[in-house]
Amino acid sequence: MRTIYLDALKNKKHTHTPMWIMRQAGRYLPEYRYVRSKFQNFMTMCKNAQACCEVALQPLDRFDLDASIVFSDILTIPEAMGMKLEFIPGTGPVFDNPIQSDKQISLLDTKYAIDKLTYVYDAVSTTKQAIKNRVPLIGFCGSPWTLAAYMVEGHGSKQFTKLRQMMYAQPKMLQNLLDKLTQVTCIYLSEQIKSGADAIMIFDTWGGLLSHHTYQIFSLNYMQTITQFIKTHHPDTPVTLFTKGGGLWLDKIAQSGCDAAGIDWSISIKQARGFVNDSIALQGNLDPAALYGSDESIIQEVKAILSTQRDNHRYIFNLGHGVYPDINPDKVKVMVEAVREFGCKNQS
Ligand code: 1CP
Repeated sequence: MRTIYLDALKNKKHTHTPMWIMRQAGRYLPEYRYVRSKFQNFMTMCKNAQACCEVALQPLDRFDLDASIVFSDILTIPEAMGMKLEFIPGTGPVFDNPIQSDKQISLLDTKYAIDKLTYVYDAVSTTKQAIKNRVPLIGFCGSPWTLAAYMVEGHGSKQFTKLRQMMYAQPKMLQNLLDKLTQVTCIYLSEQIKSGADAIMIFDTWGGLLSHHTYQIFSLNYMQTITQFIKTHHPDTPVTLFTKGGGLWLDKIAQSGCDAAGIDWSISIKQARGFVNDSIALQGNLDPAALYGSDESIIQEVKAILSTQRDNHRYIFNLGHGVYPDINPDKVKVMVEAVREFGCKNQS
């Protein structure tokens, strides 16, 4: 297996700058849209292990990447806990009865949810087998805070007002929900690892909505519990935490016990390094909108990032957030080739 991605996470010297792309399987690829068109809705596709495997491998066949990510979604957990979920094209995920009361939280199932997620573990093992040890496979979940965001609001939002109202007006209620999500997430990730995931990434997409101290209380503490659980039960499996908008909190993130932090494009990797030194690996952080630019500008942007990180073996190239659905795959190729050309090539 080409292990440079795991080497960076595990603080081992490696020969090339490792890279993968958040949301590397998805709507920007015509071959993904073809597979997706055979399914009436997104969740039906997620419940088909063969389809998940096929679309997870598509970006590896197109680009020279160093990791694969399981094809699934973060909202599998709330659905398995009993919430009715629909993905509406153009709108995104929608939950039927958003969480507004203790009663609703008490009805969320934690006991059988794990078994209802067997389709995810099947997707992991099917994909793991099909990759044939070319590259490692990343398992993932959403942070409890980010899952709660969709469950309380009922859908995606810029402000997540209901969620933040709950945080200040009924903090115990929200913490009760976060506790339940944490409990299920620990076992869910453990099952993904047992099924073949080589590394774990926790997506805290909405952590950046929090203040510096509520971030610790309502998001980081729960991610830390999950990280510690993984470290206890699967000590060889590295964990990456990605809080979008969390650049200024990297010192706290590094103290959670994680092996790496994802960073968005709001701070430079050099600045980020100042917060964590080499205590953890850093992953990021090209602005995904840079891929709308000319080939020359993409190359310049990649070079600018690599100029400070090329020789750091705890650096993993990635975008600062997922690739946008309307990006031309040829532009992704330009980026990938630039990383190969201007990244580290000769450490041993
Ligand atoms: O019909 C379709 O094709 C639906 C589009 C789609 C896809 C391709 C959704 C709906 N989810 C996914 C796959 C997915 N989601 C992956 C695997 C693909 C890969 O990485 O290669 C992953 C890792 C996710 C994770 C995810 N889902 C996050 C965290 C990462 C991030 O980008 O911030 C979030 C917030 C979601 C929720 C979600 N699922 C889908 C959409 C459109 C959204 C975002 C909704 C919103 O903007 O609020």
